This record gives sequence, C-alpha cells and structure tokens, in this order.
Amino acid sequence: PTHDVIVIGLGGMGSAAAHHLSARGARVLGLEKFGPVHDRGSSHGGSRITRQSYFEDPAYVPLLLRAYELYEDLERATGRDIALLCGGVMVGRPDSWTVSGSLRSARAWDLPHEMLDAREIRRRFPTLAPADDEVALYEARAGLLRPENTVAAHLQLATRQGADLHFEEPVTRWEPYRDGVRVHTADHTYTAGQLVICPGAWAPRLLTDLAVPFTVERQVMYWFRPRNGVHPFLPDRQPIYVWEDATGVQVYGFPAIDGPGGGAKVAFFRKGRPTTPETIDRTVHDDEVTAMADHMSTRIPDLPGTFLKAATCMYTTTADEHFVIARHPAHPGSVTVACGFSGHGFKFVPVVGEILADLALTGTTAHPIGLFDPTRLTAAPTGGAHA
Ligand code: PYC
Repeated sequence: PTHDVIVIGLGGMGSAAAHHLSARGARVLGLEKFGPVHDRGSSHGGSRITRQSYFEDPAYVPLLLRAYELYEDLERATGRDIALLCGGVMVGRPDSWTVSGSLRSARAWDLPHEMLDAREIRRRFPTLAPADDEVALYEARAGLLRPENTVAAHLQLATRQGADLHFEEPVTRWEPYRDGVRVHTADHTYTAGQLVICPGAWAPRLLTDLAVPFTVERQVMYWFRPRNGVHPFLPDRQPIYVWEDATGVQVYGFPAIDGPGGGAKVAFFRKGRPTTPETIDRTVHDDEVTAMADHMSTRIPDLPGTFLKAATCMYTTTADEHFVIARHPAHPGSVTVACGFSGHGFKFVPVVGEILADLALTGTTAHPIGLFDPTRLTAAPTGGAHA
C-alpha cells in the first residue's frame, strides 16, 4: 500500500480526521467527491451552533469540553477566525427537552449557567419576546463556529503535514483486501491498511453493510435583515438560541455576523423532509419563507424584516439522533466509521477527528464513545438462523 490510512469524505469530519491522522505521522490519502470546502453536504452556511449544557444527553459533555480546546488549537495553528462565543440561550417551557435537558447536563457536569425567567430574558436580550411561561438556560460559553473556516483549517494543516488530498474524485466502492482495504474511484484503485469513512449524507450508499437505517433530511437555513436594522442583532448583544415551542418544534438562530448589509440566520432544527443527495430540492419556496417568518414573528418580532436569502443542507439522521462513531462491526480490524450526526455534529468536528485517528491507528480511544456504537441501531434479524 502507498498509504497507511485512506479517508473517504473531506467535509467536516473527514478533514478533521485527515489532520489528526497526518499530525501523528500517518501517510494519509483523502478522497473527496467535490472541491475543497464545498456547499453540497452538511458543513456550510457560515455558522453552526456550539454549546456545552447539552440537552441531547450529558454523555456528550466531555467530548464538547475537548472540542472547545481543539477549536482553540485550530485557530492558533492556522490564524483562522472560527469560534465566536457570544453566549447562548436554550428557551422553552421549564419541562421542554431543550430547557430540562440542558439543565440536566449543566448540573451533571457542573457547567457555568444561569436560569432566566421570561422577564429576565426580555431585559437582557431585548430582541427576544418569550411567552410568560417560558424560561431559558443561559450559557456564556455558547456561541457559533464558522464551518467553512473550520474545514479549510483542517485541510490546510493536513496538507502541511503531508496528507495527499484528492478532490473531485468520488469513491465508487471499497472492499476488504488482504489485511486492509481497497478503494476504487473512476480511474484509480488505492490500497491501505486502514480506512476511515466520513460519508455524510452518502452514508446509505457507502455503508450498506453497516445495516444501520439512516434518514437523509433536507434542511433550510434562512437569512433575514431585521426590521429595525442589524444593530440590536450584533453578536455583542444577541446570543445564539435554540427555542422549543409547546409542540416540541425547535428553531435555532444566530446573531448578525455578516456586517451592516447582512442579516441574521435562523432555521428549524430536525424533522426536515426526507431526501437523497441526488434528488434534494435546492430551491427554497415562498411558502417555506412565509412559514419561518410566521414562526419567528411572535418570538423575535423584529427578525423577519426583509428576507435576504436561503440555502439548503442535509442532515443524516439515526433513529435515536445519536451519532455513529466506531470500528465497523463487519471489518473491525481495518475500517472506522463516523456518520449519522443527525444535525448536531459540527461542534464536535475536531474531537471526532481525534477519535477517528485513535481508532484507526490504535484500534481504541480513551474518549467515551459508547453511546455511538452502531450495533444499538442494527435492525433485528428477521429470518434465517435467528428466526
Ligand atoms: O447543535 O444546536 C445545535 C444545532 C442547531 C441546529 C443544528 N444544530
């Protein structure tokens, strides 16, 4: 083999894996279907949320603490502007998943946080108009990450460390070969001892023998110029937010980070329309813009001033919305997978890169990844020997 490790997919997770593997001296080949830092997958749109009081499960918190450190290292090593910790509010009724889950993680890990009632939310953040029965968990170290700068930084470091990164070279198939793997593209076949697969929305095609059901969802991000201008929405006064309504619908949003001519981004979280990377409708329709403007008009009344633009991206969702990060159960000696990030993975990108390097180079990791074992999702056998 000409390489120690082949990484399939150089989006958020794959670019981080290429960096961490090559930093440890591995000879890395990265294969990416599109160009560097593309907008066809799940790692674009100018901003992604980061937060620590994680409502999804307290098991994510140690990974987040490490991801914060690694994001700082990444900024220092590349000089790129990546994290903006403008603070964040998780808003909803006290018993909502967003609020009660965030509080559970904050308490379990003794994370700095404040609970705000509706009046205090309005006083501190005058753009927000919660109902009287809504509260918020406020976290000063929440904020946003710039996904394109993150991917560019990891690719830059990987290249500097000698990784061989091939763009516009889609993988057609891979298979076990001798003690390792063989990977095919239209014009080439490569071999290596280890394979790391970071397929994003292409998981259903590249991981057929994983036997995990994934749903690829079409998601839309919207940018509005607020009614009275961006000033009250600048990051020194406007936090990031995840806001859950009484029916469980979550919306999330950001301060205005694109200067006076820009707007503020907002999107629905989860429950997008099922799609595929080949058939996704990239057009955002007027009724979708209207639905978002209506949803925000009671919560952040100044936000839906002028609609500026929208963009689509994809989530690759598992049944329980937890990730898949593991040695491949059918090829545990040579293949590592990271997928099914279910719309909340970007904040973990550098720590996932570190975990993938651990798994590919040593077969194990000290990071707590038990929650991400794919066998929890494997469809129960319905016939044959197990019938
Ligand atoms: O992790 O807070 C988050 C998030 C919101 C939308 C997508 N991810």
